[in-house]
Amino acid sequence: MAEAAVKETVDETQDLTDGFSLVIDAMKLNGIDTIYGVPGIPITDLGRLAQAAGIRVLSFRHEQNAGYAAAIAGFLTKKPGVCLTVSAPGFLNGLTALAHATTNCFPMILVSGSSEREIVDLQQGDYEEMDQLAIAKPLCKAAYRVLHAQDIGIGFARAIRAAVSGRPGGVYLDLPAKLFAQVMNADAGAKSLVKVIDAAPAQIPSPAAVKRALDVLKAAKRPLIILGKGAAYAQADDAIKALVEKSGVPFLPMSMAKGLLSDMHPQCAGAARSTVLKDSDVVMLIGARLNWLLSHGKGKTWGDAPKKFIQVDIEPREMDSNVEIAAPVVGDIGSCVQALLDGMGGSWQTAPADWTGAVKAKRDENVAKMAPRFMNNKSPMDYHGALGALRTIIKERPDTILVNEGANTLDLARGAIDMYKPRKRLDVGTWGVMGVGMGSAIAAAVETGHPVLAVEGDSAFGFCGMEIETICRYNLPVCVVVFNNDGIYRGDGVNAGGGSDPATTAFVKGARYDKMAEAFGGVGVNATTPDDLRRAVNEALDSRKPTLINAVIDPAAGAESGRIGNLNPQSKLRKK
Ligand code: ADP
Ligand code: TPW
Ligand code: MG
Repeated sequence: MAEAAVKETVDETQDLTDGFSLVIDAMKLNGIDTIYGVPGIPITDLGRLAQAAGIRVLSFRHEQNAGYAAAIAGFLTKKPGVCLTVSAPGFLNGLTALAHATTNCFPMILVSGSSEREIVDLQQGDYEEMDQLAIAKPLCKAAYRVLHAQDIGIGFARAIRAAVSGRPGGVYLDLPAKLFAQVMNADAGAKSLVKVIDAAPAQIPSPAAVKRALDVLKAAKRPLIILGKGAAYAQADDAIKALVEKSGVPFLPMSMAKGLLSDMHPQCAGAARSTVLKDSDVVMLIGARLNWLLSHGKGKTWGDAPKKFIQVDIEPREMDSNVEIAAPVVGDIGSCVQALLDGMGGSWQTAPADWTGAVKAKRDENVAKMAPRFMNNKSPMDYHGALGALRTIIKERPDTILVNEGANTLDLARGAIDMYKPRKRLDVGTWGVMGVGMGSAIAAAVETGHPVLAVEGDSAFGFCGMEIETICRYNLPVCVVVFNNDGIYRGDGVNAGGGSDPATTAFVKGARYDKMAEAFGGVGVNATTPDDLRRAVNEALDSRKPTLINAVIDPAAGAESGRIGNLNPQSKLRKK
C-alpha cells in the first residue's frame, strides 16, 4: 500500500531520488560525516553509496565495537555518533552500545536496516525477522521508524534532536529494507529534508537557583567541586576553569573528567580523594551523578560531617536521586557555570585557607608515597612498574588520547596516569563495560587525529581484540598495550574442583597478543620490562603505526575485582 501510494505521486519524467540518497543527504545536511558499522542486507549499498558521497564509512568486525565507537564519537564531538547495522543479529550486537551510550549520556544514533513490516508483524518468518523498534525502545532515549521516503528528513531530524538535546543519549532509528528503494521526485525529496537548527538549545538556569547555590557555597568552610564526564562533554572548559580558580575550591575529577583541568593544577584533589569526600561540608557536583561511583552520596565514604550538595545538571529529575540536593542548578553546564561566575561578582571570598592547605598537604603526601612504586623496573612487571613508564609518556605527550579498560589495569592506571588536557581519557564509563577499548580507540583517532594509547587488561582486550584488524586496515595511529597477567584480575587462579580445566579466571599462560598485530601488518612488540615498554610505546606514538604491545605482567600482581572488591559477594564470602 505504502509503496503504491508513493509511486502514484512520482512524475517519472522528472529527476528522481530514492531512500538511499535521502538517508545520505539527510546525514550530510546535518554535518554527519562519519559512520561506524558493519555491512550486510539491507544496508550494504547504503554504506557504499555513503562512501561514494564523501561520508567516511568505517567497517568494523563486530557491531558492538562500531557502536562503542559511535558512542565515544558523540562524547568527543557533541554530535550524535552514528552506528549502522543490519537487521536482527547485527541490530542486537549494536544494541549493547546504544544502551551504554544512553547510560553514559552520550549522543548516539543506531541506524539499523530491518525486515518487511508486513511479514514481521504477522510473524511469518522473514529473513532476520525481528520487531526491532519494540526491542530498542526500553534501552534508549528515543526510538523511531521511518516507513516512507518523504519522512526520512523528519526521521533524522527527530533522531538528532533526541540524541543531543537535554540530557544526551542513544537513539534508535529503524529503516525497513523497502524504504531504501522507494523513489520520489528529486526536488520534492530535497524539500523534505530538515536541517536541524540549534539541536541542543542552551538551557539557562533560573537566577534564584544560581543565587541559592552561591549562598550555600559562600557559607562553606570545607567546599569541594566534583567534575564529572558531563562537564567534560559540555566543552565549557574555560568557564569551568574560571569558576574553580575564582572560588579557590579544591576539585575532584571523575574518571573521564580527568584533565578537564590538569591533574597538576594546584587545586586538584585527585590524590586526596578519601579526605575530601569525608571532610567536605559543601559539595558542588558539575555534570556528575551521585551513583555507585560516588557511593550514592552517603555512607562511610562520605564520613560523618553533615553535607550540603549543590548540583549542576541539565536533567531536573537527577536532583534528589540519592540524597537531598540543597541547591539544584538545572541547565546546560556552559550557561550554569557562566551564571555562577557572573553571580560571584568581583569580590568573591575564596575557599578558607586552612581547608585548602590541608587538602594540598594530604595530596602531596599521597603523591610522594606513590612515587617510588612507579620507579621499579621489575620483570615480570607489576602494574606500578608498567604504569610508571606510561605515566611519563602521557606527561611528555599530553595530546595523546588515553583509552583504558580492565579491572586492575583500569583502577591502577586511573590513579597512576595524570591527565593534562580535557577529554583525553576514555574508559569503561558508568557501567564498567569490558570491550569498549578498541571502538573508543578507533573513534578517538578518527574524530581527533591525535594518537591514541589504549591500555587494556588482557580480558578487556579479548572482548574487542579482533578490531586490531580494523586499526591496521585504516592505518590508525593507535598503540594498544595489553597488560597480560594471564587472566581476569589475576592469572594464578586454580580450579576449585581440582580438575584439569583451568580456573574460571585464567587464560592461556604466556600468550603473545603482539602476534595479532603482526598478522594484519601492524607492529607487534613483546615487552617484559618497563624500559622495553617505554621504548615501544614511544616508537609507536612517533611513527603513528598501528602497534600492539604485549606487556608481560606478573600473574600474581592483581587484586580480585580490582578496586571494587567490596561489590563482589564471593570475595566477601571467601574472606570469612
Ligand atoms: P561521571 O560518571 O563522570 O560522574 P555521570 O555520567 O554520572 O558522570 O554524569 C554526567 C551528568 O552530566 C548527567 O547527569 C548528565 O545529565 C549531565 N550532563 C551531560 N551533559 C550536560 C550538559 N551539557 N549540561 C549539563 N549537564 C549535562
Ligand atoms: C561486558 C566483568 C569486570 S573486569 C573484567 C571482567 C570480565 C576483566 C578484568 O580482567 P582484565 O584486567 O581486563 O584482564 P586485570 O588487569 O584486572 O587482569 N562483561 C562485561 N563487562 C564486565 N565488566 C564484565 C564482564 C568484568
Ligand atoms: Mg588481566
